[in-house]
Amino acid sequence: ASAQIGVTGLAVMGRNLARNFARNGYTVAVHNRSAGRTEALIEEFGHEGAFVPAESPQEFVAALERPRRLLIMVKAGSATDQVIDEFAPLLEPGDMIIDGGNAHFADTRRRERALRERGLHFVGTGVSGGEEGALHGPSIMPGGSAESYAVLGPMLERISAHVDGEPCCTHIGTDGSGHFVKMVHNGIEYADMQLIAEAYHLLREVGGHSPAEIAETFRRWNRGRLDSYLIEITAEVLAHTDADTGRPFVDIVQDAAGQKGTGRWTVQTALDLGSPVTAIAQATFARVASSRSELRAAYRPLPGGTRQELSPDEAESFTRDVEQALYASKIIAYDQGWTMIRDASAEYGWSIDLGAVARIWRGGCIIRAAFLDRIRAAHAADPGLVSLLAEERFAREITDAQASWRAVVAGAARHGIPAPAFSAALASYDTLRGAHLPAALIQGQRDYFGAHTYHRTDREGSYHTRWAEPARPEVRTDT
Ligand code: NBP
Repeated sequence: ASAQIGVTGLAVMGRNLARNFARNGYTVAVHNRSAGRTEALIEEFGHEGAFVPAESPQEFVAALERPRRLLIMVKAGSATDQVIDEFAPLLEPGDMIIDGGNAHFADTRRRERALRERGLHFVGTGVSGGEEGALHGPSIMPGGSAESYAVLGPMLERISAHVDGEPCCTHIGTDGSGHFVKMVHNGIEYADMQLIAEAYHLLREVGGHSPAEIAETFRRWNRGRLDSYLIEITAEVLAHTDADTGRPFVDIVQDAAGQKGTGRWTVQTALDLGSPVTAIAQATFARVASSRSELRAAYRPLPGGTRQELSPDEAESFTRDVEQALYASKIIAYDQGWTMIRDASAEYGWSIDLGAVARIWRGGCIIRAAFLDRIRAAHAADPGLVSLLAEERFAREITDAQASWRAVVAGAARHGIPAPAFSAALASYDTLRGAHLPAALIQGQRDYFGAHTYHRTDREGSYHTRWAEPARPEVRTDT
């Protein structure tokens, strides 16, 4: 046994992670259900480092140093269970199974519990950054026992992306916490992408700019506070012209957005936790709605807003407003993601370090951005930070963005351009800021039809009004 780590599942992600370990000096046992992928890896990349190819699970396990570290990179779902069932009987107490696939955190909790009973460590690990990240340094979010992190953590930190000399990998917490945090990363990614897409749409339809001009605007923004991987690639996509037709690439692509499901999981889970992640939800629903061609066809003949051409000066000032609206909405979307992580951490007893989550997302992953260092710093300055908006600088930025943000959302409505994530972010801001919400009326409605009771603003206790009686007498229900 000579390998410090083994990777089974050698499609794009597993192959690149195996190469990343080998390039960092580790001896890597490699295995795949069908041997062809193992052979191809050795043939193409065998020269990059020390690989130990294994044909059978027995050979693979025998190649691993103890405690064994076995990384599974197969299709998420039942394939992961099959692979665990195949390998677990071959392992000994203290060995580790690491699942780097996109598992649902509830599956990870179930698998961790079952393997813990057999004396094995199960480390559900979020990996972000796609195939390039896997090869050159992803953001890694391992969940599991502290004991397993002590053995495995240094290796994962070494192959992860690094920012300012710090690894984009940290021990998130126990059982499903790593996959949970990866899921929320993807939810935030959905919101970020939707906000950027709405900014583009408004600049085009209201501002009257071409995709090439908007690409320039995004390039400029990428040199400011919006500096991020997503803004950078957005500029590239917008600047691209289709080789066949010479038209802007964005005009020849069907406007129906796909998804693999992690955004949907985020929203489903947020409802269970009571986390108001409205910008993430709107971003997810916007993708769903874009693909509902039959509904879109039914709505298409109906009237929209009033289009009005902007003068060059107005268009320039509108662009500045959109930047403000995008930045303010982004703060809200990220704050929603962090709220959800905080809620889950309390629910499941994970004790997640919220600043560390920002730190490990500064590099390697899809939402990597200068902005995340600000979130890291805000949590470092105040470990009990309840919301980003409780930090002075974020609060000031949101304050400064007010007029522009509201003008953009109102302008979008007037023009009939959908801005669901911008609108949801602003509505979330106004909801949480509001001294008086119409929730009081909803309590009245609930009490009227269902005797659900209410609390008074001026007295302790639960109350019910007997709405059916003409005098509508109030009774206290908790005594
Ligand atoms: P895929 O998700 O396409 O899975 C292909 C791999 O799973 C192959 O090695 C295949 O073996 C193996 N496999 C399957 Br399918 N069923 C199996 C079974 N019953 N038993 C054993 N092996 C089985 O690969 P990927 O795109 O590299 O992704 C791997 C994991 O990483 C997934 O969970 C994915 O969600 C996650 N992830 C992907 C990305 C990304 O950007 N692609 C990013 C982050 C995380 P075979 O060769 O014998 O068919």
